[in-house]
This record gives sequence, structure tokens and C-alpha cells, in this order.
Amino acid sequence: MTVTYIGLGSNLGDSQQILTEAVHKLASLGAIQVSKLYQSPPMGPQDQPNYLNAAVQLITDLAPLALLDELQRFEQESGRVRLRHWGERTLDLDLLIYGDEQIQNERLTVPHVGVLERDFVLRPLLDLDENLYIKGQQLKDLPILQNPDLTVLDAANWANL
Ligand code: A4P
Ligand code: MG
Repeated sequence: MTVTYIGLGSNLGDSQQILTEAVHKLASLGAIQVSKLYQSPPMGPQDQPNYLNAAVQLITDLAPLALLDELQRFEQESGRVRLRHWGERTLDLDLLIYGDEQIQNERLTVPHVGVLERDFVLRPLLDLDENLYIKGQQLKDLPILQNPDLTVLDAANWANL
């Protein structure tokens, strides 16, 4: 069993519904906990809608690449098409953290690149465990969290678990 964290993002379609379905699919892979639901302005191209973001803690038996296969299958099932780098998408599922492993291969970089610079990733992660560390860095101490550019859309049971 490994404690993993998945980042969820969507800015096309009915994003709250898409993220809710993604949470229920993740629950088929192991025990989960869900962060609050956030809205954030786009990082990358600015001519795209705001994002909804959240994170899920998943405790699973799946090996990293098997887990990535499942995440990519869920992205495809949401009707995801690849338009442009950092561009709009119906569903993005990123493997943020896999236990305390550091993974670097053709398909996978874990911890996910950019975690430490993205408030829309960090804030939901800290909902799940406020004492998380990545590569020796305590997340709650990161300066970017002092002026987060995101708003809480729903703090309750938004995914109807
Ligand atoms: N990949 C490598 N490591 C991982 C990992 N840890 N988890 C590879 C998941 N995938 C990983 O992904 C490209 C490849 O990354 C995959 O084939 C996988 O093998 P992609 O999602 O198809 O491509 P992308 O859009 O070019 O890049 P990526 O990495 O998804 O972009 P990001 O970094 O996820 O950023 N703004 C706001 N406010 N909120 C957002 O959620 N998201 C993005 C996407 C841009 N702007 C955003 C948000
Ligand atoms: Mg991605």
C-alpha cells in the first residue's frame, strides 16, 4: 500500500461534474480523501477559461506506471483531446506524489514538476495533509501560499462521496 496524491484540473465542459466523476473513478483504485474544490486563473495561455482544481489522496496497491495508465484512461474517458501545452482540457490528472519515491523515466516524473510553484496544487494538497513535505521542503512554509491566487468554490462534500 502506498500513499499517493493526485492533482485534478478541468477548464472545459461541466468541470465540477467532470471532477466529481473523476473522484468516483479514483475511489475504485483504493481508499481516498478529497480536498476542497478551488477555482484558479489559468497558468499558461491566458485566452482560456479559469480552472477548477482539487487533489485526492489515494492509498493504493498499484505501481506508479499502472496508476498512470489508469489516470490516462480516466482522462480519455472524459473526452480529453490534446489541444496545446498548458492549454484547455476537460480533465487533467497528475500523479503529484507517490509515497516518498522519486521517479524519472520516459512517462513519469514524480514528484510532478512544478508542484512547489503552483498554488492551485499546493493549497488542495495541504487540505489533505498540512504537514506534507516534498524533497525535504515543508509545503505549508512556501512563500507562494501567502498570496494564493485561487478561491474556494466548495469546502463541503462537493464530490458527493
Ligand atoms: N507525465 C510525466 N510525469 C507525470 C506525472 N507525474 N503525472 C507525462 C502525470 N503525467 C506525467 O501530459 C504530458 C505527459 O506528462 C503525459 O504523457 C505523461 O506521460 P499532458 O497532460 O498530456 O500534457 P501537457 O498539458 O502538455 O502538460 P501537463 O504536464 O499536463 O501540464 P500541467 O503541468 O499539468 O499543467 N492552470 C490552472 N489554474 N490550473 C491547472 O490545473 N493545468 C495546466 C496543465 C495548465 N494551467 C493550469 C492548470
Ligand atoms: Mg497532465
